[in-house]
Amino acid sequence: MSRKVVITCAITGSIHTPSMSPYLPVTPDEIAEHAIEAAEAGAAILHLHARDPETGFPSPSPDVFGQFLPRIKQSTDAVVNISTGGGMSMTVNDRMQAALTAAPEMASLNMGSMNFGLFPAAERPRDWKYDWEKDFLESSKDFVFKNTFADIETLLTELGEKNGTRFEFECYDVGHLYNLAHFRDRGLVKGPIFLQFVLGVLGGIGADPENLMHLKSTADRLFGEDYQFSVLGAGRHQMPLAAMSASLGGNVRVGLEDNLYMRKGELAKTNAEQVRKVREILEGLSLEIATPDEARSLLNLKGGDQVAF
Ligand code: KMH
Ligand code: ZN
Repeated sequence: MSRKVVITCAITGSIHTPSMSPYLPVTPDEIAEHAIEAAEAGAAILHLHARDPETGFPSPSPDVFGQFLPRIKQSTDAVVNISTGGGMSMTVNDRMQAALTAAPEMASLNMGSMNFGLFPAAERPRDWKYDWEKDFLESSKDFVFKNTFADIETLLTELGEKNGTRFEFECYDVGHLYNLAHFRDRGLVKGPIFLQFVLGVLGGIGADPENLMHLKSTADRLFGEDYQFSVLGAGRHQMPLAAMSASLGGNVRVGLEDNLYMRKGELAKTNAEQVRKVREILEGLSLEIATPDEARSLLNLKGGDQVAF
């Protein structure tokens, strides 16, 4: 039997701004529609952020999440994964509120503090739709994405131990794997561990194939058989790194959070388009797509009926 690959689709994120693509989902209705269509196309896991419906500014508000989570749950069987990375304007406390309230099956957990440079995107000429966009991107030059050991410990206990939420451990560099191993050694993280290798963010490891090999061999040493990995390649690296991940035995993440395009010069109109594209790549490699329940069993998730929305 061929191996099953878990597709995660990250629907909107908090990196891209509305002027970059008219197709970026912003309102609760748009986020729900994109997410449902992505699940129908084969995404087993939906990684979700929220935005202010009026301005598209990244929002941590549990109320805004509450406007699309029930609709996604009613219409799909996909695993809901709520971001705790949030967006640049938010404190760590803000960032965890939606996941604390909704008690989802999964939440993201970013494994170290780092620079996170979005400012090159502010330099490209464009017609800005909202006042906040250019300043937001430029402010990333002096921004530290804060994920201290104390922050990580809080998320592991408040979301993990108390709510039974399991994690997409976002690792942007090799050191993040050692941070995770530290929490595993202290008993706060238990397998099967789901690693999301993030390559190509300005401030994290570059999107070179050699770097993915090194991340994987480091994870093999640290976690042995007790982990699964997935790969997120930022921007144009999305599909090449997805293909490489699948070839190495890993899983894949796509979606407009990570890349707005289908190919050079062609914007993706929906998240589902990217899911279908990665699916074709996977099927071309003779791999099968994991259903949400197969992802649940692979990652030992609590079940879609155990959430609070
Ligand atoms: N935006 C990605 C580079 C999170 O939401 O916790 C990483 C991410 C972070 O998805
Ligand atoms: Zn995210």
